Amino acid sequence: MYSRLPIPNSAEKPFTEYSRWRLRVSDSGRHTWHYLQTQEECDAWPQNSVDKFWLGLDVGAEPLPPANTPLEAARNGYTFYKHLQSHDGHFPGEYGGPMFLIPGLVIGSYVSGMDFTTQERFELIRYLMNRAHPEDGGWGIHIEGPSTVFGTGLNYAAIRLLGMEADHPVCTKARATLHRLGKLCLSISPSVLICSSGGATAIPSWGKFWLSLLNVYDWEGNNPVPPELWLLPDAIPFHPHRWWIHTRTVYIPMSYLYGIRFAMPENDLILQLREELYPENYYSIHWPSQRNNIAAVDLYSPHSTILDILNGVLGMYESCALPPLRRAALARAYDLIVREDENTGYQTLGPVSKMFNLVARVHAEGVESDAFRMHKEKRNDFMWMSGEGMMMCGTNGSQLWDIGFITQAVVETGLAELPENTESVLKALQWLEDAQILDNPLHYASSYRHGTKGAWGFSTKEQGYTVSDCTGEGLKAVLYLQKQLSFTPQLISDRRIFDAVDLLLTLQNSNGGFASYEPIRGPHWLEWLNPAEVFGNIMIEYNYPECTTSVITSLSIFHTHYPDYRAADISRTVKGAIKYLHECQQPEGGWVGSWGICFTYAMQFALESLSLVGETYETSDSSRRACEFLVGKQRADGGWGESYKSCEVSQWVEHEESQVVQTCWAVMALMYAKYPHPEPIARGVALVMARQQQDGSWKQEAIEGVFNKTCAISYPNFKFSFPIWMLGKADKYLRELKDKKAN
Ligand code: LAN
Repeated sequence: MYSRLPIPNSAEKPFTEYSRWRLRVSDSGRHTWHYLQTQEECDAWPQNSVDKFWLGLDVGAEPLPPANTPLEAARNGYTFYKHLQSHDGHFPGEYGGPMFLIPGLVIGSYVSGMDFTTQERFELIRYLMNRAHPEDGGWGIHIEGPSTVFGTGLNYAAIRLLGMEADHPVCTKARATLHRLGKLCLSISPSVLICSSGGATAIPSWGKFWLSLLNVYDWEGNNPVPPELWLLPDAIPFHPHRWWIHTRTVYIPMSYLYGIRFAMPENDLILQLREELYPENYYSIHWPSQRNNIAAVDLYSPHSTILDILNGVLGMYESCALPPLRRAALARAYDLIVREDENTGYQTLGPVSKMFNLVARVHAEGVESDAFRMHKEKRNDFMWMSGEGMMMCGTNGSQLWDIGFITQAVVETGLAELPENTESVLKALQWLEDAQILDNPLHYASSYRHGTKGAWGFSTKEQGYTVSDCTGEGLKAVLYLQKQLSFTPQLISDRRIFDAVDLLLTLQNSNGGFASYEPIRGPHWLEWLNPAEVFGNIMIEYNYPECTTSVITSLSIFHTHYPDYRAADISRTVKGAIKYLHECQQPEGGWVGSWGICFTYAMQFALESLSLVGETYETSDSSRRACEFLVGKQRADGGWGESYKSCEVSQWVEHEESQVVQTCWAVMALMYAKYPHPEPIARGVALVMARQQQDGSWKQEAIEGVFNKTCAISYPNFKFSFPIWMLGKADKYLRELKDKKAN
């Protein structure tokens, strides 16, 4: 369907003209990349510093006077970072990292008959080439992970669909790795060795699913994904509306597509892929035995026995499913798909549901439908151009998350008061005003949604999901900007601020903690039914120290400005949350991060929370243990550095290098705890200042974020917001410590 493309052997140089790419920022922070076709278009729409930076081109920033103090370094940092602020006030950015998203984008589009521009195809291929591991040519679950069958099988299919020939050296190398990785030999007795032949047969369940849609993996090789669960009464403890929102939103279209056994019609390329993905003859594979065949390199959460039994029972049900029941279940699932599309302006909750929903909608309504048109339009929001080619992002951006941190940073450090930053700060407030969600979802109870009135989401208002900590950080940012600066207008009324507070107060769990999007709805044992072998803790919501902190710090700051509004509720909420935070501290003193890597991230939040109730190094055993744990991890160069592997094992795993962002988190944590000794803080500051470039920027280092225990995700804007924040705060902190000592 897509033509073959002539692809050079090296992806170092761009495959398209980089001077022609532009980022369009429109409608409350939507961002989409466009390739201009003519010189006239380019003249009429010049490339700006935001475009240039993210394309890896020189932004032309002047060298700045060297910083003599941490505050001067922070100021230089913001002078640079303003080059990355877009005209509407927010700081657009890449949100790549996971390596299973381009395959969804490409396979989902291919089977739906949705094309790409040639430039997009070239640059998607180039990105995959740049991200293939140099040693074995395979891909992992995320950009820093080792090659897996999941990553290699799916990206191999994607690069072929995009137009690379099978005998291109990149394909040859990746194929060899795929065939080797999938091979598993089990010694069931000293004399009997059973070997699976390798290749994509051993791909994890989500991979099996995508390949089945593409018709290169038999549906018989998949464990059942029955849509009938949606017909069960809501009160049942394992009803899917009780699952973690991402799992259920992906499961809805999956159950529809499984129910109809969607499979792309065969064509030449499909027939070729059937030969390439497997070392053995595709037509001789015994598919039912592949359902639980998962390569060892991919396996993070092995199936529980209960899940295997359940899959066996559901498998039997599949052979005798009642057609009227199946039809009713499919209609129910489809209705939920449509509601999700309409609730989110066709962004959907995330990139995986986005592409599954598209396939389902096109199957039911065709390529001439409005649904197809809208999905195509909004597919652009997930595609991001970078210096290495084009990628698919983890969400339609991290707009609110990034602006939330940097605005608090500039207010707290005093940089916001400098006349040179007035315009930037006012634009940021304007953006935050525009991003607040003012109503509940269009389809509210009928699509099992939590309230959204008063919320800020992670990306844009249109995507429209409440996230506990995004609402918390959004609220804090607004309070800082509106209440702590003399020159800002009160754009967000008290009523709207109360709406955010009311919403936050609906999100607390019974043990005092806060989860990500909703209060926990399902029992913990649901985790035994986790079918996605590559992720951990995905079946229900969990409490997170990070989310908990954002909520209670925002409520506490709110309380200082509005002491009469729901004061008793706020005080009770904060107390409950602190109790939860104590309970989840590890005996060694650390907290495990779930959304950033890893201990340094969570500890910065947890210690901020404890300080709210006066628990600091001097006054609290918990805070002191935490500080000692952190100081014990400081490295000889003054920095901190932990690997994404910390999140997999919930134990500190050192990175080879100290990391600027993690050093900032660690120093922030110590400052929140009022750590009384200046040396570790000053050494951390020195490292971050030494790594600053002459133009005020910092270079990209290791990946910063994570989700579902195993998948790392990039937060490239963190290398600006956290150094600026930490340096500005440390300047004041170190001076205060010095004064104290002098007295
Ligand atoms: C995110 C990104 C932001 C993140 C924080 C706000 C940082 C966190 O504190 C709460 C959870 C949240 C909103 C979050 C949840 C899971 C997401 C949406 C992601 C990590 C970005 C991508 C990820 C999503 C699940 C990726 C799609 C993959 C699936 C397994 C469905």
